[in-house]
Amino acid sequence: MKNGKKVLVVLVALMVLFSAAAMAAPKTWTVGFSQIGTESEWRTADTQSVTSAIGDDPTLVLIYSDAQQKQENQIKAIRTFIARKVNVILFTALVETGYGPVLQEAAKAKIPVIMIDRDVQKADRALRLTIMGSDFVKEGEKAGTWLADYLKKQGMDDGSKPINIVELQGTTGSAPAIDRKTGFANIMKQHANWQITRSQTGNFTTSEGKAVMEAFLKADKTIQVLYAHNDGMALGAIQAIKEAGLKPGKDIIVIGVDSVKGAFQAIVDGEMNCTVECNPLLGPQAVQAINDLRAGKKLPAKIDTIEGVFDATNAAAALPTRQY
Ligand code: GYE
Repeated sequence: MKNGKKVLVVLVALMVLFSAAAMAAPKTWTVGFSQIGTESEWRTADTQSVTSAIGDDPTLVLIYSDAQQKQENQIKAIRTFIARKVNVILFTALVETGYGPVLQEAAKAKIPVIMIDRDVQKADRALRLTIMGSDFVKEGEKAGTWLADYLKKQGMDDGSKPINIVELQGTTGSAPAIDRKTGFANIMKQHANWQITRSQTGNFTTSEGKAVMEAFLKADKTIQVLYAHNDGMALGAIQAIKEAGLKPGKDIIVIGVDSVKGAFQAIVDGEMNCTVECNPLLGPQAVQAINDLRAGKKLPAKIDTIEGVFDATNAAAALPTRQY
């Protein structure tokens, strides 16, 4: 065979091989994921879990967008996902309201939207397929129930004197801030002497948690309990309490939500009293849901995560195996 002919034969053979490989290759699905930002350790663990679970699935292609705590960035990202004709959208809503129109656009383009972690307001929920994540009302209730038990065990609350509680709220208008407040308030209804004396947002960040707690402590010498909507703010507040010359965990009872490693350490060190677990490791469940959807299965309306409560009785034992 002449050299030219040989090259041609090899080329044709390669083409046949490549097209066979292309036919055998699994069909890929493109996933657009609109994340809200990097405000907390929880968020970092969540992003890592979701992006690596998608990355580990060779049939999924991820388009990731970090909104940096701006709603308009999320709306833009979702519009880009629609324009790029992704197969499915994963969406964590920064706040509950304001996403109706863009969700309608996704519905019109027949792109299913799976909420992950933070949901949108009730009125817009028909526009998304499902929500996977935690029950934030229950988390608030767990925090309140833990406090009631603790005060009782310590002999600190016979119902006759006020219990002064300050609250560090999460991002205003976000599902976890609204629901964790509601859940705690549900338990407060059973304790007429409990009162929230101050309540302000710390935007789920350690630095703002610290700054707001500093202001609370300057203005108020009667604080007995801090209820923070996440551990990051609680850990910031612990710094503020120490700097004010008080003992966190003793002079002021400190309760957080998330159960990040830093909170476990603070409990072991006696500076924090309780953390309600909120599991950020949603990646495997997200990939499962996407693949179920692709296989034509019907997804449940809500996909729950399993969680606990940690305090001085069980934090030390659990700390070595914590993943976040
Ligand atoms: O508790 C907080 C975070 O949406 C459940 O957001 C999440 C919350 C989490 O930044 O730390």
